[in-house]
Amino acid sequence: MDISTDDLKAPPLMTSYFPEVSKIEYEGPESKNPLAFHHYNASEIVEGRSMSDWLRFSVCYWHTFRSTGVDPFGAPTLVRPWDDGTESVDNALRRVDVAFEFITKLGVPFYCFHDRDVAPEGSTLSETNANLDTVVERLKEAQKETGVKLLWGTANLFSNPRFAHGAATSPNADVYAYAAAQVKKAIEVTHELGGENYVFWGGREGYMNLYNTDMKRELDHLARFMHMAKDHARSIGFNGQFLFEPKPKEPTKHQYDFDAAACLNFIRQYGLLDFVQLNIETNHATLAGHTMMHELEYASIQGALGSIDANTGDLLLGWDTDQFPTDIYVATQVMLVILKQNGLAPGGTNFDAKVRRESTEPIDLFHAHIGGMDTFARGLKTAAAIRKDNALSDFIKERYSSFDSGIGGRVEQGQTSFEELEAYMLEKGEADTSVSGRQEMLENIINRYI
Ligand code: XUL
Ligand code: CO
Repeated sequence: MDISTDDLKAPPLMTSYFPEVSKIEYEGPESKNPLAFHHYNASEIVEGRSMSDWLRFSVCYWHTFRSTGVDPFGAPTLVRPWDDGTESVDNALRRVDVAFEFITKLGVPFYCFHDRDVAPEGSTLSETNANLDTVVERLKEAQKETGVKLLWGTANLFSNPRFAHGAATSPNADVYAYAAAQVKKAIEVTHELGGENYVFWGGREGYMNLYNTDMKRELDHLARFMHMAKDHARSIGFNGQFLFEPKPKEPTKHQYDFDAAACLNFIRQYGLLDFVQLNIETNHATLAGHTMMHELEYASIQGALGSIDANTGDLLLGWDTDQFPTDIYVATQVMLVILKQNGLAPGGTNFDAKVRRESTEPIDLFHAHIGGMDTFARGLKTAAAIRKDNALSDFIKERYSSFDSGIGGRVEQGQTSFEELEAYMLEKGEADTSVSGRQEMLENIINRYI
């Protein structure tokens, strides 16, 4: 049968891509319906704010609408009936309809994308930009029709072979210029779509071997790149937040954005702290040898926690498996930090997660997101209950109370010196260290709330 190109143009192949699914509703913990929320109740008020305002969920375009199930050992497995297998603009336009049907049925307020997730590359940069413009028009219409908003945009500076040696840290100035042009455009379309944030994830910003690498020049170039991105953003009226996303390894051996501490050091060193916050991802935290709670707390106490990528790794696998979050303990720990800093806005909770290669049917995308949203809703409710009873905070306050007054108070107020501390201890003779940290009791208390 001949297929004319007209047949491939939008309007879409089907009117509904998930005909068996209607809007996912909250049915409460007793419901046995797998296509319902059991804990996420968007309008329910927790600590004075609705669940949807606290959580600000986002669906990511790359995993949810572009994953194929391909892995290093095998071909694509995922069944996606709307995808005609081409890298055409028509296919990309149809995918927008799929995405917005999915996101609205799920009732998620935001989405995120990389430029290359939504539109295919052409044979030149201008052709690529034109493809992007065409799809962005459609995204804009879909946002208007549905009320779904863009949490953040970003640029894919890692898939194309030109970025094999990095993008903003490439040793090649042409590649650097290409990356700059790409980010310029990505910021412009993020602005056009009303995006609230723009993300820098390092991609291949790192190195494999110092024998061929000038680390100092690469870091200087990366910082210059981020300053130029901000200057351009502000010049076109984009006042959104910039987010830097730590990740310790994959794809390079040494990523410059290793963890929250390394990112914050970089941001401070190069005068970027005024406009860059961190986007912390669970699986990246664990790859760095940290818990998610550690990374969040570290960023938050420095006023630098901007947004999160919610997912999980696998305890038995050492790579970035990007699974959907199901661990209620971790979600509780995450929400304890987020509640303490009074929310993430203008950031949010983006599911940077993909269904397993064996979860082949479109409906699995719903099960995955419902599970992630319910997990975070439970984390939110549990964290709020812990906070209401001051179950941890009273203990912590008491534990540090020797700094509230006396010699400790003088330390905190900068009123003392080594001489005075020595005189104090010489007189006292020994420190009182008998007080327990009560870790096991506190773990039991947390279990009571879970
Ligand atoms: C890669 C990753 C990215 C960023 C956006 O591990 O997390 O998808 O979130 O570039
Ligand atoms: Co991420």
